[in-house]
Amino acid sequence: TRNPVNVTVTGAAGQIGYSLLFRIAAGDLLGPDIPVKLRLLEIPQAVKAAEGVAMELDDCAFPLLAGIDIFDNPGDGFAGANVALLVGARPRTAGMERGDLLSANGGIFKPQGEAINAGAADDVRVLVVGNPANTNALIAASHAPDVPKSRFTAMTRLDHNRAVAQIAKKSGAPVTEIGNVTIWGNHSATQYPDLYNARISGKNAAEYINDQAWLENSFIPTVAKRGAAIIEARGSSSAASAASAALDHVFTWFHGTAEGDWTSMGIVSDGSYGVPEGLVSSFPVTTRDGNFEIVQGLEINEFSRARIDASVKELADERDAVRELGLI
Ligand code: NAX
Repeated sequence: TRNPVNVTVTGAAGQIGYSLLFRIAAGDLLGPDIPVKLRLLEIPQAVKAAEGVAMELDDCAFPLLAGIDIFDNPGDGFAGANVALLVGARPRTAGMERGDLLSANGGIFKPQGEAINAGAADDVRVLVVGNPANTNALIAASHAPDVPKSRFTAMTRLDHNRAVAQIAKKSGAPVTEIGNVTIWGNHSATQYPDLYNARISGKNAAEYINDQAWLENSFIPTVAKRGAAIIEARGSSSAASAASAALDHVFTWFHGTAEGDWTSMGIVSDGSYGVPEGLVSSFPVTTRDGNFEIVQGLEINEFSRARIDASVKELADERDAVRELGLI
């Protein structure tokens, strides 16, 4: 049998962690034939709660779960990590300024980037889920100079999956018939879900649906503000769906996108589509064996251009803010 893959999960005692860890242990992250060793990273105050989650993981007797270790410092937590899921972050609380939020998260993602640089496995792949995910990924990557930038990604797969679900609902087609969806930009309310390049059963989705009012007034805001709608309805933020998207992101990264299709990932821009080099922005990507490539040559109409530019401007502002704070 294969050697276990070391998977580090931060924020392991949180609500996403509670959905994510059990499915990782069940084989949903890497596949049904790959054993995993979990390395749970928490802050000291939450270690006891993480121990409780580890007890439950034990009690599932998952055949693929080769071990669980719990850590309260990034140096140990990321040692030997092949896959790192950075879920724990400092949430925005009432009265908090944006600068406070960015600097609190800088205090988390800077040392985590340094620890990944110092001790993660040579093949490490990093997914940042904790918000503001794109800029947290930028901070972590900039403190890991020996790790290729292409190993740091931010999660927009939940937004992508939300867009797929909305397109399926509107068109009546099953989700399996929806392809080539793209989330552009920031994982925030400015994100741009692109219907013009999407397909329904191989046909252009915007033409198939042919309803500009729905696109502008329903589709885009529903996808972009779904997180707030979940909080409003459930009383807490998306957890199981976020965990599911994180699994999809990593599984697709390793196992590849289907022929002719692509997915959405927040990645360090190479300047494609006018997104300034170095920003962590969401793009359409094809994946294979733990690598990805930006899909080139898509048509960006005027409407899309304005939306992408607005979200990218927000990313540039966040980058400038963390630069001023000395975090990158
Ligand atoms: P919770 O508050 O339930 O859990 C967060 C956990 O992280 C806590 O147990 C906390 O102790 C831990 N933590 C804090 N600082 C840490 C550090 N320095 N090292 C290790 N652990 C640390 O939040 P949860 O609902 O699980 O959400 C986690 C993050 O995901 C939040 O930042 C949230 O905003 C973000 N989300 C991102 C999404 C995306 O699509 N990119 C969607 C879902 C979610 O909103």
